[in-house]
Amino acid sequence: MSRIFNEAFKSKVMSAEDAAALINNGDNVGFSGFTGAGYPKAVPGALATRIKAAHARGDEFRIGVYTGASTAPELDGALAETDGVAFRSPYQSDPIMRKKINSGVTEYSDIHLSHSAILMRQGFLGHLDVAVIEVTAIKGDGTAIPSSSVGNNNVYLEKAEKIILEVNSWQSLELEGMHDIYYGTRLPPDRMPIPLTKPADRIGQTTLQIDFDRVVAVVECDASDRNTPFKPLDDDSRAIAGHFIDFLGAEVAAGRMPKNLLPLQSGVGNIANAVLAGLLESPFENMYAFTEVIQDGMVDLIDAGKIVTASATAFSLSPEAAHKMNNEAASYRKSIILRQQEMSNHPEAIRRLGVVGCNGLIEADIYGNVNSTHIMGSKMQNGIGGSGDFTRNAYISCFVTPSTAKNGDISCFVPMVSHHDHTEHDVQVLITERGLADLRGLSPKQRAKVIIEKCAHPDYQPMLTDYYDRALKTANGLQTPHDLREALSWHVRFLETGSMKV
Ligand code: 0RQ
Repeated sequence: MSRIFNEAFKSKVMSAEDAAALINNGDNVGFSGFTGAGYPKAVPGALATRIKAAHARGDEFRIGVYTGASTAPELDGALAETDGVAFRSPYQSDPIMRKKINSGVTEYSDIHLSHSAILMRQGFLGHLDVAVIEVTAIKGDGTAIPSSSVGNNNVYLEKAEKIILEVNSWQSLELEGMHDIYYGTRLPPDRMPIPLTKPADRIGQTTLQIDFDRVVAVVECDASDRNTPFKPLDDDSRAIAGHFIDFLGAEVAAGRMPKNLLPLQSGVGNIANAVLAGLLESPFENMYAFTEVIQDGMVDLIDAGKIVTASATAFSLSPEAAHKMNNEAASYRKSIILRQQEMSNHPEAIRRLGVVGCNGLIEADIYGNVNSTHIMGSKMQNGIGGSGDFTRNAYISCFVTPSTAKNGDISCFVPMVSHHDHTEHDVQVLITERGLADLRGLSPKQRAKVIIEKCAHPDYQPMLTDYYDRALKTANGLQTPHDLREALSWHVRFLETGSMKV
């Protein structure tokens, strides 16, 4: 059965190929999609074919690609593979796109997810020619039910000259009512307080407004979200989760947090999912989440009655959990709210609610600076995503990581990070399988001792202590002692020998 319940919209139905033909060389295209959920599944592939055909004829065809965050092989992968993506923003995690970014084919502007809507409205991301947005259905009143992510959809629909809607009947119609789209954002000096004082507050409407006159195509499809399975929990991720949960318990005992904790934000990936699995066994009840993505672990906590409401901008589920969500969306409507990312990641809301942030990292240094994005200083991995929005504004900002990478050849704790995303001023708690370093209130020299002792791997502890002691002498006891001749020598050693070990 068609999901287009508005007669006028029906007149704009066409094939993905015909819709892709409306996108031209040089266009900036705003796609829906966030962490593998809610991205258009038909038009990007047809567009990739169109780009390849143009290249085969020797014609120039390059576009700008904007999304909510990461998407899937059918979007990022397919478009990147053509060499036709001139510009990409604000976040990606696709192996082919990563390769094109790191080989200079694609310019990548890696920005805070809460900033992307503002930069788009201000015009810094260029003119938006086309929005390609997946929706669950077009209602009789001409508004659209969003699908499994909201991301930047409201902004792209607002700014694009042409709108292409992909109506995906794989998405459950029972998602209707889960979304909360707030149309009250303004640029200064007209900004008003965001009326969101609890994670469960609904402050907007359940559907997306669509300007019919700008709709140039409606494409119908039936295709599933990416839905990557999570790795099974290992001992390290269980140990990390254990330290984090003990820490939360100690915060409650110290009277700094209520018994049901403060709203939780959980980053992407397997460790974050392990932390959520750990919370399932924990004594905490009646918890709330104010986060970016709803992973399997979050759904399990809702099922167990441990999380009352989770607010996010997207799902990021395994195939099994996505199947369950599709079948039972109606029963989750009371406990899940999907907002646009300018709200899920809004600094004002994060600070007001007192969110406990928990994100992954690539490396941290002995003073607590964190690199979340660049391998060995130069190579882009994914992007900063929402980690900066949460880290800078959370009530408590935590980072979780194994103490080493690449089978122990890399220490995730180094003298100096090779790229800075989160500074020593924002990073409060570092957690590895070895232990937890609570950096709140400490000076750089005090932090160095705690980080080396609690977080670093024993293989690297003597090397880090040795660096610190020598830096202290070289810098003559200055505030943050470094020996600049040596600070990045660990990275150089890895690049030259394949190991940071001496
Ligand atoms: O390399 O892919 O070649 O195996 O980096 O590392 O261990 O799989 O870690 O999936 O937890 O991701 C920071 C990237 C961690 C993620 C990051 C190598 C390692 C592996 C990936 P391979 P893992 P995770 C809100 C939160 C920014 C966005 C964010 C991220 C690869 O958490 O993208 O936080 N964060 N968003 O081997 C060299 C090191 C390394 C290293 C790991 N020190 N040096 N390589 N690796 N440590 C949600 C959103 O914003 C959507």
